[in-house]
Formats: sequence, structure tokens, C-alpha cells
Amino acid sequence: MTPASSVRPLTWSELEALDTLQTDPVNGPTNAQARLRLFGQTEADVRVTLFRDNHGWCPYCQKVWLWLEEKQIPYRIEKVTMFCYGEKEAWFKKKVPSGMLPALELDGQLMTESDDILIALEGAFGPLVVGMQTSQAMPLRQLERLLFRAWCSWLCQPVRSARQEQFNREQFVTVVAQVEEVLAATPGPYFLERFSVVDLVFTPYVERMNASLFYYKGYSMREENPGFAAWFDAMETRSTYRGTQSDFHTHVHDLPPQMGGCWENGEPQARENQQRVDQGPWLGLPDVGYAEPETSRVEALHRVLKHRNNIIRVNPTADQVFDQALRCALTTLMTGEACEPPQGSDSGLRYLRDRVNVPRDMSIYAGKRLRMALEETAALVGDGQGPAIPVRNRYDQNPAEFVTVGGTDGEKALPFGLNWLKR
Ligand SMILES: N[C@@H](CCC(=O)N[C@@H](CS)C(=O)NCC(=O)O)C(=O)O
Repeated sequence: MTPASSVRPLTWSELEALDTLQTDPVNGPTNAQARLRLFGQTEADVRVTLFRDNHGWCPYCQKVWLWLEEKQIPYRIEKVTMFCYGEKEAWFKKKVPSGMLPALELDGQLMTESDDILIALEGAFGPLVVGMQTSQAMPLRQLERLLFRAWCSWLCQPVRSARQEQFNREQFVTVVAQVEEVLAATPGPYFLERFSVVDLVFTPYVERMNASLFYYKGYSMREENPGFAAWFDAMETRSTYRGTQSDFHTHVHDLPPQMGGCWENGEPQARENQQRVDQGPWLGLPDVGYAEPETSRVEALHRVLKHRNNIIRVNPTADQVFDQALRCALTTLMTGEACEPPQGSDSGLRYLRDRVNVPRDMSIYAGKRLRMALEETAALVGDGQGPAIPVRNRYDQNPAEFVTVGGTDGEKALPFGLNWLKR
């Protein structure tokens, strides 16, 4: 094998030649980049506009987003800034003075509150297997809220004693056992006999519970509970879910400012998991169970190429140095060969590693592959880390810092970080 120091980083045009990914954000599979979804219909058929957050962090938005995707309702997407990463757009505050997301317009009529939105959508387009207000859905919706509250009590409140920590844990595990019983009572993996809106009601927070408890508490919800394991596996057979699914790294760092803090218990298992989520290896984490698609590397390349100028501009490392370092990482991503980047680029490479955001920037395996290539490349020249990821806010992710671009998917907010460090 050629030593890393003599591997030449591919040029941008050589990398472009390797980008063979074909995408159709409007009519193809569920994806976080689209601004319009048609499912083979025409723009004249669009009756719905979904206002959701730029980064795909808002759990209530994910529920509505999944519903529209499952029902294949043509819709537009307007992306709005969350308070925790930037300033709310004035045009949105005019529409929704509280600034809360999601919001939705149906035939020009504005509504908020995700459950009310789903009920209104059911009125217009029919239920997703069962209605939100039916006797089948109602008790399960209440159970989801019970689980949510037990999770918040355990994760988002500082404790004064080990006893309190243990109590909160037991309380959560007790509700999980109740949910496991419900899952075990149906013939398939879903909450009802068939996949339904009830699964969407559980999806956003169960995904966030799985990530946050693994990282902050050393508790692996997906691995320790057979009902949840089967449910996650079943959800991951759906391209709709795959398109909205996030990874552990993204969630554990997007939750603290949204939830007002996430409290770790300091247990050895939690420490080990934190190391793994932050530094890798990322393959094999229980944030995803389906096999890696063949396109994961080329997807990562495609997304970086699309935004490369901004990625370089916002990185704390000098542009010329980072340009070469990034090409080294992409060379490794695509060829498997280690490629030594310039000295001093390690912290910049890790800065980017820490700001890959799933699914905003790319899907879960592409994100893992990119993080791996960045880490492997950085490790060739040093152990410098990027600036710590903030926990009180994520202004380092403020989309207002980025130029607006057009393009076929009309993607506006550019991903991968910030530019205040360089100013
Ligand atoms: N009950 C509301 C809750 C919505 C909610 O809490 N939205 C949060 C985001 S998850 C929000 O918009 N917060 C303002 C912000 O973060 O900008 C619903 O179900 O829609």
C-alpha cells in the first residue's frame, strides 16, 4: 500500500468525475433537501405547505413530515430557523407570532400544533390507516406522552443523589416495559396490526430517546428491548423513515439546547458510548440496523461537492490548507487510500466531522462514511480537536450565515457549520 504521505489528493475535477449519484429530490425517495415534493403529480396539485425547521431537528415536524411522505401528498416545504440556532425569520413570525414549528397551510389556511395538523390532514386526505382520534389511536397517543415525560424526567433534570438517578431510570424503564407489552401484543412489529399513524406518533421521540440515553446514560433502548428492536427494524424498511432518520451524533448534540440540558450519569458505559459517538468508530452503533447502501460514499461526496465552497469558507482552518485537507479526506472516502493532509489541518477536519448533520446534509450511512474519512485523515497529522460543540445554543449552526443558492431542489440553507470563527 502506498504510504499516506505519497498519496496525491484528487483534484476537484477528479472528484467531480467520481460523483455519479443521480437524485430526484422532488419525486424520488424521502429526503431532507427537497423544497417541493410531488410524488409524480404536478405543482397544480399542491394544496399543502409544511413549515419545518432547517436542520430536521424538530420532532413534531418529523411527525407531520413522515405523514405527508407516507400518504404521498404533494407539498411544498418552507424551512424556518429554530431559536436555538439562530434568529426566527420575520416573515414567519408574522404568520406565527410564537415562532413555533411545525406550521402548515392547507388550501391557504394556516394551522399549528402537530396533532391538530394531522387531524386536519386526515379530514382532507383520509387517515393513515387509523385516525388520530379513534379508540385505537387515543390510548397509544397517551402512552407515548407518558414515555416522553419519563424520558424528560430522567434525561433533562439534574439529580442530587444516585438514588434519585436510579429512581428516574426505573420510572423510565417501567414505562418502556409497558410499551414493550403493547408491541408484543400485536402480531407484527408495529403498534397496531399494521403500520399506522400511531407508529409516526412514537417515531420522533423514540429515535431521540435511543440516541440520548445511549450517550448520556449508557442505556441502549434499541438493544435492550426486543419489541423496540423489531419496531426500529420495521421502521427502517420504509424509505420514508430512512429519509427523515437522524444519527446518534446529530441528536445528542442537537438535544441539549432544545431540551434545556441533558444530564449524563457519569457511568462507565455512558463514558464509553460518548467516546464512540464523538470519536468513532461510527459503523455498528445502534442508531441504524439496515445494511449500508452501496451509494453511501458517493452520496457523501455529492453533498460535499455541492457545498464545498462554503464548507471551506466556514472552516476555522485557512482556506488553502483546508481545501487540500478536504480533498485528502474525500480521496480516502472514495479510494480507501490514506492521504496525508497538510500539517495543522487536523482540528479543521474534526471541526467538520463534528458538524455533519444527519439527515439535513446527507443520510445516515453517508454521514458515518464522511465522519470516518475526516477522522482517518485528521489522525495522520495530529489529535487537535475542533472547538467544542456548544450546549446552550447551536449558533454554530446558524443557517443565516450562509449564502442563498438556487438549484433544482431549491435548497437554501447551506449545511456544515459556521463562519464566525474566521472573521
Ligand atoms: N405542541 C406543539 C409543540 C411544538 C414545539 O414544541 N415546537 C418546537 C420545536 S420542537 C418549537 O417550534 N420551538 C421554537 C423553536 O425552537 O424555534 C406541537 O405539537 O406542534
